[in-house]
Amino acid sequence: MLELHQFRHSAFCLKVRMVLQAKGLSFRTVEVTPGIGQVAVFRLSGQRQVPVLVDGDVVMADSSAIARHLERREASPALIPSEPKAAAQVHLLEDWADTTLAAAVRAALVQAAALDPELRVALLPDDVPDPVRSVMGALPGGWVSNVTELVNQNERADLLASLEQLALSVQAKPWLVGDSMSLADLAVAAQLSLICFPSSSGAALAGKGVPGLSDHPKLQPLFQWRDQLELKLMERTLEEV
Ligand SMILES: N[C@@H](CCC(=O)N[C@@H](CS)C(=O)NCC(=O)O)C(=O)O
Repeated sequence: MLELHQFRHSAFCLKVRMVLQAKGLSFRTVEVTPGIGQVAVFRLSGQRQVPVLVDGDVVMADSSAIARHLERREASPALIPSEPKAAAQVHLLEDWADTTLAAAVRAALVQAAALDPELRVALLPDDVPDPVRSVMGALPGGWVSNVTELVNQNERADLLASLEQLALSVQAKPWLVGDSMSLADLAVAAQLSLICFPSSSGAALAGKGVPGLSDHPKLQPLFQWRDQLELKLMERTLEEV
């Protein structure tokens, strides 16, 4: 059985779960505790980040490398088009989602969590004891310095502009590249989970997100597209059972 070592709320881990679901592969997840649990991740994979996939003798880190491994292992449905131009577009969009988009949504979420004690607590791993949870919730908000906020203002405007473009794109056509689901859709959708949590994030987070983005009227079609994508993936998982 495939084994995914993960942080539950990591967008990169969600991306790998989406690839596994799209391909109808069954897997089990191993929840890693940030910090202490990463010692075991290092022993297993030679580096400390998640996601890490264990597929028999193969141990692999990095969501993009894992996605390509799974594409070779299970060719159908193809998530990387065979046509070179479409394949290049998927590759570039995936890379943009994993770098520029990932950095911008992480910054937006950190800022939102700094101002919202409930969100801070909801993001903690499930096995954090209650006393620690209450301390995290009680930390004073607004510790983000003015400088960070200024940088974030520009970054936020760029992020919003990109998300608005994506919203228009998915309204015109359901897939970002070509006529079927690709790794580009999954990589983008996974990062969106940090600014508007999907139902798969669990009850504590569902419906929450980064104020100003998760409730932005122009972005609603994009979050609806993401929710539809999750539903489609869930249907594929159920078909396999
Ligand atoms: N490029 C990597 C990024 C993975 C990554 O950033 N993982 C984060 C969790 S979202 C992590 O393990 N952070 C803990 C650390 O760096 O110690 C991928 O695509 O998988």
